[in-house]
Amino acid sequence: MPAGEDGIRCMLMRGGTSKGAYFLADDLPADTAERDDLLLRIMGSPDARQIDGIGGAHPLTSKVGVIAASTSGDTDVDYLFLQVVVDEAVVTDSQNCGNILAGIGPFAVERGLVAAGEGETTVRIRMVNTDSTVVARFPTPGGRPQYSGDLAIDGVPGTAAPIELAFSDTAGGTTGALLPTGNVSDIVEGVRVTCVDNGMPSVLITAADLGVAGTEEPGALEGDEQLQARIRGLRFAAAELMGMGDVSEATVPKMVLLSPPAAGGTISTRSFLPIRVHTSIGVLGAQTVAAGIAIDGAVGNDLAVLPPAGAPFRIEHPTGHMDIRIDFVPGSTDIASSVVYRTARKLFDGTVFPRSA
Ligand code: NQM
Repeated sequence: MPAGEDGIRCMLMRGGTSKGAYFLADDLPADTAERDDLLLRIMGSPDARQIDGIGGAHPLTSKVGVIAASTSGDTDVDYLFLQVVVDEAVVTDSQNCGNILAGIGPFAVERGLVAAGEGETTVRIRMVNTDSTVVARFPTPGGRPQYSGDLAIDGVPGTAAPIELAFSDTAGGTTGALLPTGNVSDIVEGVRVTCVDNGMPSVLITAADLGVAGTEEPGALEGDEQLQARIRGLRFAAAELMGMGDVSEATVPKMVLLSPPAAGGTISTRSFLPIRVHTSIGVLGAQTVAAGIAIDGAVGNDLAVLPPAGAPFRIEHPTGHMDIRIDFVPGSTDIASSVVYRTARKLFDGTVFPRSA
């Protein structure tokens, strides 16, 4: 019998500005090919509308978190992120996701992997995709995750309980180096770019160099065929320089257009996922932009209004901004740690039935 015919235990959560299906690793097939086939049938891919599955027909709502008790003594749970491509039969672990990450701590408590603390709970999470660690802290009054609260994050209506995410060792998570090409900037297909990886391999480009303002609505950039073709060519060429090889089935590197801040922040961004344009910005994506623009001579360094020491970087995006507190190694632009606040919400808990094989 194909995997999943009797249904699979699944929790649907909003994590930050994304939405995804959260599973215990033990509830999924151990074989990767079997697991990926099952996830495609659960999410409804490949299909632009994902009409026969629970995916939301956008990269930001076609995400999966797979959680297990950690085997290492330093962390509590292992979190594997999987991007289920909407219109292709592709499931990829090539990137991390700091938004889905926001739901991992509460999910671990919900499923009994971690005991709730008194009033609040701290969960040490190993992000399997990049083998880095994050510590999540969130309210658990009465021993249960509390989702309601007062924190508003741009890109999500209303307010919810704050989830603090404290990152360390994010630099070079995927490529092995903060500056994977070894250079602060490179010329790729005639365009000056900075290739940087502080948890999300990204290619920073001055929007004006591609003939756009960089403050357009996502839909306008998605519909610009000339721009899309240019971005696609730049992505493949930059990925080679970054040592990432053929990225035709990967969702990284992300391509990020930068322009001067438009609302009093540090810098304005539009990030490509890599075709659809993010309606806000990824958590590790924003941390990677911040790490890049802090470097003298990098793309965006000249456009940015860098914050005074100790103040957060305010990364502007299509629906507002994301604040990131970065602690640099004293006297350098190497990142020691960073902190971001997100919210998450349990939407549904039950049994999901995949499309038949
Ligand atoms: O960069 C979207 C998201 C993300 C990733 C993407 C993310 C991150 O917003 O940490 O959160 O870049 O594919 O969910």
